[in-house]
Amino acid sequence: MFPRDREVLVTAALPYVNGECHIGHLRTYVPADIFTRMLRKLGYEVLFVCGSDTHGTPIVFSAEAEGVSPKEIVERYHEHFQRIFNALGINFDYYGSTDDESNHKRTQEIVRTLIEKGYVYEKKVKLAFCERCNRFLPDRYVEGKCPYCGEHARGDECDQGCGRHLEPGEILEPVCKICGSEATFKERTHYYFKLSAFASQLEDFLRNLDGTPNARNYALEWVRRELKDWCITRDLDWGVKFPSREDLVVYVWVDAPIGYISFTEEALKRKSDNWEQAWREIWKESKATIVHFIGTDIIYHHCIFWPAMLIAAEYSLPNAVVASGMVTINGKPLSKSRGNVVWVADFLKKFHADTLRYFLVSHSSHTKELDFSWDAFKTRVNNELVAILGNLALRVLSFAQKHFGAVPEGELHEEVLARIQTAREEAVKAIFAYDFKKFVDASMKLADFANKYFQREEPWHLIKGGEAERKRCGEIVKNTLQLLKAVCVLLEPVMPSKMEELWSQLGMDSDIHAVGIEEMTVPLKSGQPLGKPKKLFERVP
Ligand code: B3M
Ligand code: ZN
Repeated sequence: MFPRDREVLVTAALPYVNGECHIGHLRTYVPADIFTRMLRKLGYEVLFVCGSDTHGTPIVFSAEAEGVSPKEIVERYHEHFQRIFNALGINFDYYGSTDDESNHKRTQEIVRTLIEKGYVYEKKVKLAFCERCNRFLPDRYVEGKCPYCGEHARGDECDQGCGRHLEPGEILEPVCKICGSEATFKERTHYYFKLSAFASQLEDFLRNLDGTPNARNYALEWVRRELKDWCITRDLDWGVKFPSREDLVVYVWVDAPIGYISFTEEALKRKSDNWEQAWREIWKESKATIVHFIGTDIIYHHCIFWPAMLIAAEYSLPNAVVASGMVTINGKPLSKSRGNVVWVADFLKKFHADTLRYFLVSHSSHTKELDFSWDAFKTRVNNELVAILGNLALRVLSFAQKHFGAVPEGELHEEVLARIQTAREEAVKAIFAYDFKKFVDASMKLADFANKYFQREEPWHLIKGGEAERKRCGEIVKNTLQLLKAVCVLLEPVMPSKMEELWSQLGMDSDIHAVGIEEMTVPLKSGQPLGKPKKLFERVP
């Protein structure tokens, strides 16, 4: 049963900081933030970390294309991502960089351990080499044909075909990405990690792995088929140096996930003097539950490479891997080069961040593909946020304000409390199943019920009646306000800033971000003054 421990470490995949944030990125970060907020509401102690992925050919290639240094690119977009995350209310406890000193150190320590334990060996390989550019072509510097499925592929990944990770030297008919000429093969010595030695341990690990089934199932299939040893060095200057080899850096997929470990360290250093003990408990003694949020395209890296490295270096293993489906735009793959992309910064100039957070989790189940279109966005906002939630809030708050000026007297009804209880149970169950759509659906169903309840009881007739009817009217209003309060608590993880507004319209003076889930059924105080009712959401034209 998840989460096993009271202490939980949540990580979100590290964005490559070689360009601006688009909505495709957000499908990892928004659900991870919702998950963290909800676990905190349930009383867990959560540490939430992320950071910029600053190494590897994605960065070096972009830097070369712009004619600037990798450092310049990395600094520019590191800032950018931090700004966007803040604007979206994605609140990491720590947002680091894989180029930080602590990550260089941690990576070298782990790689040295792998070497000492005999899991790393030297091997001669024939690598793609461009005679014209006079250089080796690692990873994204080369394209060609996938040796497994024959589709067009990148040097390190069959990104348009079977999705396999490709080892250096595997790609067929290589072409240099810089000058376009046909590449040749040239021999070079590199370092390999004995991944194949971990097959049975990985299988055990995967069988017990929590998270979304897609991650576990894909990875199990790969492990059962065949594991090739993994080349962990590259011919690049930019990156974490391979121990005692100034001319080689480690493959970016070595130092990137190690960021999870070094960012935890940095996060804890800022929290307490006793950070070392806390860090050991998480990463060395398996005393906290570790949950990774990623996209489906990097399951191999998180469910095969990463745990094998952790087993070999004797670190704690993750307990759950949560993999989101890919984002498409107007039914087509998101593509920066083809212009089929929605930039988050542009989006935020026009619409509230919370509407995007809501759309991303309500529009499709977490593991399925999510198709963004302006029409779909408009429908979700207008038919759900405006018509159901916004309407409910404005209607009941204005009525209450006009006729009572405060929360009226009255008992909470069994029917209402039972509905709140059901919504709470459904939402908690959904969050533990990483089903973010079910989570928002349960919350919106409660809002929908509140609208119908208010409508059914017709308080606008009761208010015109005698004393008993007016009393009954107050009771209905109080119960509807209670439903609204419960919805507000449940939706805070999804729309933190809008729910903060609603919380103060309800006249609450506590911090909505800090209240526990039990607040849903804590009765509103009769006589509590209400805030000024104000439209929560604008219609999308
Ligand atoms: N930087 C981004 C990606 O491939 C990559 C993730 C690293 S997570 C350790 O989607
Ligand atoms: Zn392929």
